[in-house]
Amino acid sequence: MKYQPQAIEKKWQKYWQEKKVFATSDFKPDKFYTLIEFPYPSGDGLHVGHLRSITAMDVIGRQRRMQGFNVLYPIGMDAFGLPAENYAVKTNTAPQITTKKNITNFNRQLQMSGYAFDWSRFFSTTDEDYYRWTQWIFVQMYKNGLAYKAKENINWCPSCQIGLANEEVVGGHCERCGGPVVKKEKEQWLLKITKYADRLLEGLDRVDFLATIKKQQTDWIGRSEGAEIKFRVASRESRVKISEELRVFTTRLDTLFGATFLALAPEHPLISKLDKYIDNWPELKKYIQTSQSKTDIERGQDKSGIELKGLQAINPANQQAMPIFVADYVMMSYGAGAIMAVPAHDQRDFEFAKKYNLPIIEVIEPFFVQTSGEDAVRPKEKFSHRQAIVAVVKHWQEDKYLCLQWKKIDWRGFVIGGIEEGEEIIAAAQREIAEETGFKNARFIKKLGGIIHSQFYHTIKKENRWARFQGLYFELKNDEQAAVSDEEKAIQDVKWLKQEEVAQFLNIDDMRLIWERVWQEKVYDGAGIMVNSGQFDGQDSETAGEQIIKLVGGRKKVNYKLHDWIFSRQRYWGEPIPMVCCEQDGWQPVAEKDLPVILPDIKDFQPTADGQSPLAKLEKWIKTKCSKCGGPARRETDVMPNWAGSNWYFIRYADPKNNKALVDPKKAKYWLPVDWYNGGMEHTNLHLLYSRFVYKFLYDIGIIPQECGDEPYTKRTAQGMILGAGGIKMSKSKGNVIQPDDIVDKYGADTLRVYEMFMGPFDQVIAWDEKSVKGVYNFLATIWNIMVEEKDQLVELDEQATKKRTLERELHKTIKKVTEDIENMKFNTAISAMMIFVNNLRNLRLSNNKDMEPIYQKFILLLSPFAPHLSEELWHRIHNRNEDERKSMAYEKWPEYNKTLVQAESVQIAIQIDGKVRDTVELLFDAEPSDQVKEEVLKRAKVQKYLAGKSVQKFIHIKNKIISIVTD
Ligand code: ANZ
Repeated sequence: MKYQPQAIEKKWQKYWQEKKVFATSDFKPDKFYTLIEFPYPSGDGLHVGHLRSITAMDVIGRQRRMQGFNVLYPIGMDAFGLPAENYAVKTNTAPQITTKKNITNFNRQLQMSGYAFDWSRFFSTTDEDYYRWTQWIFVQMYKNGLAYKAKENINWCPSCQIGLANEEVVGGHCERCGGPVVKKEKEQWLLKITKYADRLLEGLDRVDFLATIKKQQTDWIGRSEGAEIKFRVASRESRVKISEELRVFTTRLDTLFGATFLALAPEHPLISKLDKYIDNWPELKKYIQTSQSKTDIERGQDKSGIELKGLQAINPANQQAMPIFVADYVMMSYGAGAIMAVPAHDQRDFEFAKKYNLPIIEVIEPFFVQTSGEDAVRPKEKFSHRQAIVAVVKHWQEDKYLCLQWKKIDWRGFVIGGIEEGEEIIAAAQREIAEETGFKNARFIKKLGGIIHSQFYHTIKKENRWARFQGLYFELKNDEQAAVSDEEKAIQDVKWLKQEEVAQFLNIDDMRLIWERVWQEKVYDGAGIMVNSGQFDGQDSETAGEQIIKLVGGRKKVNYKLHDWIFSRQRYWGEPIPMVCCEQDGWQPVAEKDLPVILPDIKDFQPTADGQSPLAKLEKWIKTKCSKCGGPARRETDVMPNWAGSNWYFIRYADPKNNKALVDPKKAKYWLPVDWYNGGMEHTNLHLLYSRFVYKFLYDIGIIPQECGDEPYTKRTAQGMILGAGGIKMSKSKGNVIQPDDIVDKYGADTLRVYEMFMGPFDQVIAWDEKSVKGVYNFLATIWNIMVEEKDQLVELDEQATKKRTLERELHKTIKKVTEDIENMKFNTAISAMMIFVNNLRNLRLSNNKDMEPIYQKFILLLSPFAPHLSEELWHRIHNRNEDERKSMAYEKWPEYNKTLVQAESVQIAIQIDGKVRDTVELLFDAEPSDQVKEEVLKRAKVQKYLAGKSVQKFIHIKNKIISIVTD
């Protein structure tokens, strides 16, 4: 019988389903909760890309189950959201209908792929029993002061007619339709996620997330510590008195003396407040209007701005007046909506100052300290101070640069040297160029920024140095060169390097900075030594910054990039926000006993022209009673965003049928937190942040028991995306989407699963390749052939014992590899190890099935998480069970490897002759004493030498340990 996956697979799927093999019961010891992002049931069905994560967690879950854990692998559908609604608008089919149809199709596809889901816990976020609790969470947030309504300048997508969260705007465009996003003021419900910002950051220290994911979370929260200071605003005419102050947020108060103008966001309220003092009001108004029609990304691209003519600001540090600009690279939503601009140390301010010809004052000089190597600063020793130059010298003809490599220490840089008493700086550099390289005619081109401080230990002069370097750029006029002294030659090698080689060559930070300055005018934004800053000159900038805060009465402040979460959508297909507005009592939450507020069926899915939800047309539904006073009230017609259902679904899986509570605390305590969550990198900002926030809130109000801790996921990993053939992103429009259905029809689900895991390193983007799919099919068919078809074709082979040993060693090596690789998500190498083993099986087959079966069994156990159908079938056959005795192997024990067997293929063992070790020999691990071994050993030259003239009395071979020869 040939390998026929379709027949086997259907049979086992039916069996798993009927016997509820993967239904997980609560409270058994050693729980393990594996989770994937539950799918959005689109009309297109699942494609093979979706299955990468699902298969990986299925493999991990199946392995953990066999290792004795009580594994929960739940599945559900995240079914509210725009695509179904947009489809409804287009075709006038209710989202309820399309969603139901899509869910049926998704479930069929998941079933046919053989996943070990606990289907008994299935739900969709659109189920009334589920969204009742989604609404309940909102009510609790409201009661705890975390939900509020406010007028917000929101991101508005005119084409979807929907307000978007910042997160849903990608490069100024709508994440969904790709159209441009504009600003629009709207009343919105918001959730105060910002209150949890610090806890969302701090919690990252306690979880095992990929480093890239932690970074994304951290960047998104965007905590920055700085200070707020006030600048007095004054009229340019001394007789006009203005008593306004302008607050700015800065992370670099140490640069205050370098502020040469202030810049306000176009939306800043002070502008219209001071309109009568502004001389160029009409022009200014026009600028503001233009910038408001720009997207956030477009804003600031050209560093445009306009001065508030007639006004000026006074620097609180030195009382100097400076101009005030409106510039649209300043955002109203961040910090104070206004900045002090320091062009010498902030790149955006620098570009702006260049464009509008504003002063640039350097106030911090870069400072480098050598901390390792022979030239590391020696603590406690005094510094000698030097003025010095670094000269970058270009070749007279080619695009090459003079570089020096020191011989005694690992220092690679440019021409460098001290300026002597009374020497002019350019002359000093030309002298150093000549001394160190012999080149005579270096023409000065430009200075490379300001002074750079560098502390190091001078290994020749044997003292700590504090050099103040000036970088200078020269070009050689010609190749005229004098001889270089032997003394100089002993210090360094001179090299001409191409432009692209130089950066690689340099190994010192100050040299790298100088090299950068040859190519671009880049500001220095690090810490350093204060200059042009009055009484603070010469201090290190970090300490000075602290003192300047005190001097100018600044207030330390922490700012976050994270904003409160806009939680209203003016659409239909979402959870109604359970709030009513009463004439007497204002906004009130719907009474908990009246939840859920059921989403009414409607016929007209079009949003209203003024951007309200289609629900706003249902006057009868809207009219209700106030939950507080019973008087007339109107329902909120906005619905929740698509994140609402997915931010707590994993909690509900612990207790999906509970109609008295969101979750039974005992079950929550048992199952939570999730042990291992895998998903796409596209959800590592928002969904992850939102769900962590909601979980922390539920923890705070006691829904999540203390014992669970306040982080929902212990471990979070991510897979790479699967592309279509040739590396092109799969999309319907390109016609390159691969449906799992086609693969399963043609090759079976096991091939699909194994290929998904084999196609490449799990965390990397990879293209689908039909040829390798066939290869995987052949691999599975070979296993079938060996264990089923050719079962009785075993031939009598010689060297049974050796072969058996080798085969066993190979098996145990494979067990080790597969066990560890699954744990590290190196599924592809686990599979290649199994492929190698199957080759060995072919070549080293033994003469009777009794000997082979234990080996087969262990191998099938290893294979089963990847190819569960084939494995169940082979297991069943090996155990000679008839159909009625069928029993899933999913709970069989995961094989353990024998450490000694795996350790070495061969061992070195000592050869003793008459009690003294005279030689060593390498033997196959576990090689039994035999005539062959004896013969080999006695033939060895060294052994022969010591045996010369003697005769062997005893030859003792202790396996893997020693050979002892006794002579007469
Ligand atoms: C002066 C300064 C000097 C700044 C310097 C930086 C470097 P992070 O770290 O991202 O928090 N800033 C403040 N509010 C802003 C706004 N509403 N729109 C645009 N830019 C704003 O950035 C903080 C820095 O971003 C602040 O520190 C401010 O520029 C700018 F050498 O102040 B800084």
